[in-house]
Amino acid sequence: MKRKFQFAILAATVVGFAQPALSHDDAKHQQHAARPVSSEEKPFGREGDPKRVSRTINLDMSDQMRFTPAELTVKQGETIRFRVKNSGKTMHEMVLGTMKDLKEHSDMMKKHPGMEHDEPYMTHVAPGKMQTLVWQFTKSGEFHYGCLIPGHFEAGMVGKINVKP
Ligand SMILES: [Cu+2]
Repeated sequence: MKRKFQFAILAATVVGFAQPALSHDDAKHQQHAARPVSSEEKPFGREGDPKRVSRTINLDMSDQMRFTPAELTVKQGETIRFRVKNSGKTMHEMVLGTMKDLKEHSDMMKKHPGMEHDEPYMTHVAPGKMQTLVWQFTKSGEFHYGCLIPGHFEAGMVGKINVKP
């Protein structure tokens, strides 16, 4: 717990909604979804409602430490369902954020490699598996997605998302 606590302090903006179950409008969401959709607004958007997906984007993660595609363009307001496949033989993850968020998070992962955490803007995918992540890009700008497993981000496992107004 201590590690998690330190992480929470150093990356408060990242884990600011660690308890979405307590947010004020969950009752409304629960009528529509099995799990409440977080209403927390991040600098790079918010968790998307799986029932209001604009389109699906397939992403592949490989042991060559690459995302394919490595660059995406979406329109502001779009809700994207990412189908994230791990075609490698080691664990990979996709974490959305600003470049600053990802760098800070990557540093934390290096200091605490065993740290476990889960947030709506990330998905961990076991070798040969596929996971989905639904995200709404409510703000325009340049954002990124990275694999923050120690060594992967540094090896170039990062992609760019251009959100057009
Ligand atoms: Cu990776």
